[in-house]
Amino acid sequence: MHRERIDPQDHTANLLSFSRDGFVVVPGMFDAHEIALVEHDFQSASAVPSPKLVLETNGEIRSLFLERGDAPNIDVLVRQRRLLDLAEAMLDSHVYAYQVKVNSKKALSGDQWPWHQDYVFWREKDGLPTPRVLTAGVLLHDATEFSGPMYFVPGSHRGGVLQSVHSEAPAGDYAKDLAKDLSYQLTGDLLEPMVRRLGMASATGTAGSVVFFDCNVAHCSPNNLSPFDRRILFITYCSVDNVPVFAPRRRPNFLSNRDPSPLHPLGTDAFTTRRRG
Ligand code: 6CS
Ligand code: FE
Repeated sequence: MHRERIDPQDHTANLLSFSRDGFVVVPGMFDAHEIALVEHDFQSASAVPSPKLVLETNGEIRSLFLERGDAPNIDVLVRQRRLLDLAEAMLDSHVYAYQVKVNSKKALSGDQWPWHQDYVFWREKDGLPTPRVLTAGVLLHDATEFSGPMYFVPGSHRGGVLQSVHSEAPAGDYAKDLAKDLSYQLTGDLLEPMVRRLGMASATGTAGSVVFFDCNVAHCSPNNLSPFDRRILFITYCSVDNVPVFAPRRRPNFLSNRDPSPLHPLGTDAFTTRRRG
């Protein structure tokens, strides 16, 4: 069976950018057929009311969280060797899927994500012990400067968790971890000097490109005022050495996967043997 092997050495420049900036966009990792299969899974899975479906205030879909088995083609994509090779090189270990979601910004109305870091949510709410965790965002549509791309502060990941936080929500309450009025937002008095020093960058790219970002890099994304949808499939890969051991307030499995088994790589052929849906 054909197994393309992506040698991380071919990605030296990408690994260096990720280490330096805390993010990197790798163009053209997936083709239109593969993206269409993922989009089909999204349409099917989001048609079912569920606590995994987070809505905007206008009723449009903001996020759809997925557990293994919810979306067969996405399960295959999560295990693609071309992603695992990079995630394992970046985290220097085998990895498991900590969280899988599709964030959607509907044309003309998709809402923003304020400035934040991701790791603080997983540490404070799930007890994830170390920041050996990253996210790969697979662009399901072109992310242009007009359609609500991700913005980053390059290099901000080197400061660790940037502001002292107090865990505010009672156990089981995670709505503000996923909404526009987000918990643990980075404040202006922290961002102003940091952006003056490090600048800002946007992660634009065509559908099928992948933006990898560190769990501590400061990021946000603006509204989508373009007439085109903007969806991104976010896969949070976590080192198998990094597992919550005890957290009184750990959230449901779709937010904090209880199964830290290492992901075994699949090749491109795994898609072709999968029928839609
Ligand atoms: O709380 C969480 O797990 C989610 N919240 C944000 C703002 N980003 C990381 C993650 O998807
Ligand atoms: Fe985030």
